[in-house]
Amino acid sequence: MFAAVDIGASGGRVIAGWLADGKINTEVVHRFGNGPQQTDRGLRWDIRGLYDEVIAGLRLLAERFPAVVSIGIDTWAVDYGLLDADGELIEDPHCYRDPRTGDAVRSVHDRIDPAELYQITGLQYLSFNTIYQLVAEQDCPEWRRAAKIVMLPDLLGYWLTGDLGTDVTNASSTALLDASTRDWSPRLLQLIGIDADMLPPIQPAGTVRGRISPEVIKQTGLPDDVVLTSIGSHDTASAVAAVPATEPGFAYISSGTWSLVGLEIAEPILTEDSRRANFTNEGGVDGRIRYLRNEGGLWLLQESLRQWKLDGVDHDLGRLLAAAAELPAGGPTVDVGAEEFIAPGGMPERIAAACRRDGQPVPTTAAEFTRCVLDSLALAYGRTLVEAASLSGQEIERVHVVGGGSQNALLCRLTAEATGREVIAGPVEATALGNLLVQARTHGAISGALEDLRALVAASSELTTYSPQRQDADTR
Ligand code: ADP
Ligand code: LRH
Repeated sequence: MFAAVDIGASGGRVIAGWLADGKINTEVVHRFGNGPQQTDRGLRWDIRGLYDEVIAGLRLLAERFPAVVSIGIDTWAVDYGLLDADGELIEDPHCYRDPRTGDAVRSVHDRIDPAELYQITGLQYLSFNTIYQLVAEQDCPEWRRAAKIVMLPDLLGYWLTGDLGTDVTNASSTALLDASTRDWSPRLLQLIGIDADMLPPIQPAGTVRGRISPEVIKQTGLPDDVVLTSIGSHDTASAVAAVPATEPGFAYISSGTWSLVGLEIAEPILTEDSRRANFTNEGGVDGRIRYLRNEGGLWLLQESLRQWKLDGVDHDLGRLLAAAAELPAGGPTVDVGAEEFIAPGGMPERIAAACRRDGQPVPTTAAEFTRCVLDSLALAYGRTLVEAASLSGQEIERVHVVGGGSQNALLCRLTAEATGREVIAGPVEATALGNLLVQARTHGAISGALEDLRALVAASSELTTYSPQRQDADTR
């Protein structure tokens, strides 16, 4: 019995998983909300609140499944907490959506040409990559007390075990990792003035990080020999590990707050064409490379829903999607990956402003805004996959959509139409499955390569296929 703690920007869950009859079975034992908090010290994550939810989830887990042997934690990437010399968290971590990195981006690019930075890291330029956040942080008084930089899954893991470590998947989102050596880049650390001992050692996914501490065992009722296992702690890496592909020639869209759209490759592509197209080479489980572009995502819809609620109208997502599906094709679209949509607040007005500025019809109803976001996402997916195929030289025959967005039938249909490829939707909880399967393999419950793990996911999941030619879906 294994437990996945999977926390995305919009919510978290603790999921139990076990193998039986060649399948992985799961049960969600705890779900909780998440979102950036506006404070007078910027946009932050309530990481202690999230830790309390993890503890609550582990308590429920211990009641329901007393035989758990291992826990794995994944969260979104790029963000970190700073620990002081006593190992205390200095303050709540910043959220990557806080627009604090403008000067830091300029400062880093004055020290190293972005083309050279890409040749080392292979990382897509995003204004919130950890390297820029750290340079922004160096101007704050708190930085003087910082002894350790700890990525968020590792911070939760540290509180559970007392052990510090990280894994290559999340480390690759920092722009401090050398894509060729898969280790921290001494040159980049020196460039931004960070001592190597501020960063934890990098462990491969599939390593035991440490024992859960006696205090946590007491708090939760977990068995006293339960361990924390290092998995693909970048949520997208765990999701990609669990894409239920049974043949080569697949692309994937990890669809949630963000859409991560791309392919799996064996070696990083560090060419200038790849940099200009802003593709990333993130580290995957088992040394694979996640060659993808981060394409904005359902954040635009989540934020619109939040705004409408603040304005007094609490829309039901299902009804809104049904109304959006009734609208004709060919409506306005926006660039979902644009900087203008990163920060929270006033999302419908920002979408309307972008349409107005581009001389397009301006959405007015909630259904029109929803349709605009989904049409825009599908358009971005189509373009990204054409570029991914061309830059990598890999043919794409079908597209797997995993994560919360795989439940959005309208978006899946539009994606099939925009990519001209069959879309296979599901599983919703791919991230937790990738997390669980790497643990199961580490502890000898299964064996094999990623392809074997993916076949197991395919055998265990109900998937829905959307054909590019047809308007309906087949469930198998
Ligand atoms: P993250 O891990 O980034 O927090 P998730 O993978 O949990 O994101 O996906 C969240 C998204 O899934 C929501 O923004 C929402 O648009 C979509 N979603 C969740 N439930 C449904 C549903 N029943 N139908 C359609 N879409 C859904
Ligand atoms: C998705 C994700 C994505 C990152 C973003 C910060 O949850 O980890 O891969 O780019 O969050």
